[in-house]
Amino acid sequence: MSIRINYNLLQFLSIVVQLCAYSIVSIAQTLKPSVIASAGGNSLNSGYSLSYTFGETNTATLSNAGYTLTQGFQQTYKMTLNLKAFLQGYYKNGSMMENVLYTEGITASPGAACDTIQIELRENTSPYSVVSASKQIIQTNGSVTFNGIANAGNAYFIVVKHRNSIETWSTYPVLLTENTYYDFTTAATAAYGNNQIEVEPGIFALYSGDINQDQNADLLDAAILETSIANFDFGYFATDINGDGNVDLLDSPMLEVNVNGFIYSVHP
Ligand SMILES: [Ca+2]
Ligand SMILES: [Ca+2]
Repeated sequence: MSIRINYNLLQFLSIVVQLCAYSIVSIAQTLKPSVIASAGGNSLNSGYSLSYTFGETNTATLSNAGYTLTQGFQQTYKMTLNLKAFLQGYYKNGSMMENVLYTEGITASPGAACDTIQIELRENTSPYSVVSASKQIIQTNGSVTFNGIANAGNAYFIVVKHRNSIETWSTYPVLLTENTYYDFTTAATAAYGNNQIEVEPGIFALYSGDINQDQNADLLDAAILETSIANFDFGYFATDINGDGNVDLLDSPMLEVNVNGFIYSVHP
């Protein structure tokens, strides 16, 4: 009797061992990767770009205005956008603008810094959501570099905003590479709706005068300017339309012309 029991026990243990063997083989097959990546990694800096790749079959990109997160083989790029644009009120001549940050007392010595602008990249379809945005200093020669996050190979509208200028969009969505150049200054048609003014033969600028940033140059802005003139304001004021550091009657004529011209922001 006891011999029979031991025999059954041995049989049972044998079956268990066989099952384990099959199980191990099965696991080994399951672990075989369907995608092989030689490496993975990440980088994190002021632009907030994070990427990782380790033989993953899943790919995903999540992004909002400030952050982009990618997983798997779909990669994002920290692209560089070189822009050139002029601001009507600050334009002097010879393709140069006033160094407003100096005249308005922000910087201690004269330099090539004109003023701060905001650049946005927007989706090329409605509702044209902001993909990436950043404030940068535009130089007196109109150049400004935007280091943002976007998928190279995609086309985005480029939007320029400034504290007393009319918000201006690129004519079309611009196909971005890792290094892209876009020049608003060479033609009115570089802006959506041809919405720029010729400040010198063949040189174009964003319209000035939207002091309250409601996308129109109108009597509301004129009233703000009038008050600012009456207050003898000087320094960093959006009412300093010509950027010479003082708010006075010299700032009125340009705004008046744009108000009479019913200038407003044109964009999709
Ligand atoms: Ca306005
Ligand atoms: Ca002024």
